[in-house]
Amino acid sequence: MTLDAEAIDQVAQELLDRETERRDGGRVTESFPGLDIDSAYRVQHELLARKVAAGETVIGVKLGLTSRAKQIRMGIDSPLTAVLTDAMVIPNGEPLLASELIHPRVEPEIAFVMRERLEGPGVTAATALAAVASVHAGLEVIDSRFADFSFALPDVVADNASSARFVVSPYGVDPSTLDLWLEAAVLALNGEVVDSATGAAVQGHPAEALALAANDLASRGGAIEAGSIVLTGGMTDAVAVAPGDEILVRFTHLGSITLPIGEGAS
Ligand code: OOG
Ligand code: MG
Repeated sequence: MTLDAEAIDQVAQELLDRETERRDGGRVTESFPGLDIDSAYRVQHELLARKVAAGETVIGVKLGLTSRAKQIRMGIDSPLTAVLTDAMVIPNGEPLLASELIHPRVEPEIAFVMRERLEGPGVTAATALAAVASVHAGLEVIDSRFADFSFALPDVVADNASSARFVVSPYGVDPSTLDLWLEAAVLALNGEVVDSATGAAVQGHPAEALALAANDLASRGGAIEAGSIVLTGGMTDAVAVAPGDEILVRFTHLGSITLPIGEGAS
């Protein structure tokens, strides 16, 4: 089963409307049972095309559901790729404005900035890491357009993997100086540790996740461009946040990110 062009447009517009109007809704796999993985990526592509037409710039890619912690929580055991734009960036130290989102959650991620273009198929973790310029602390803010973050794989692919905002630390570290397997992140909410993990949680190694992204994008004619940012996926389960909260994620060698949660204009 698949969806025709008109249905693809309709689903993309519905998900964009939910984002703009800050409301969640039911699964599109229920209203459009023909939404398979292929058509879901076509919806994601259409949704991003509309964001770009509205003035946003694509600045990178992200992986979703690359750790067991995330896969178990979301009930989906298959990773996916999605697209990052400049409108999603929160500069390090600036607050998240919660009223701009529906039901935000945050998750620590290891981020790469690419020196070289990476194009599959056949990319390995070693060739992927050789194309990386620098490694950074990352914190992603996800905000599903589905009620209670309840979705099947085609839903979350269509929804650009719940992408909303992200922070990447400005200080990059040379990948050759790090053992990313052992690079740890500790996540604290209002001063209390809520979770921790190492890079090994992400596809066995964040470079495996990077290779997976390059190979997966290649199957749809895509590539990871030089200079782009890659978020390799939540290392731990995501944590819900509300105005007044403060999130701290601290890594072994990548530094830390503080994210105050503000209200913002509603
Ligand atoms: C889907 C997005 C997954 C990650 O890092 O695993 C993701 C979700 O959990 O809503 O960004
Ligand atoms: Mg994520």
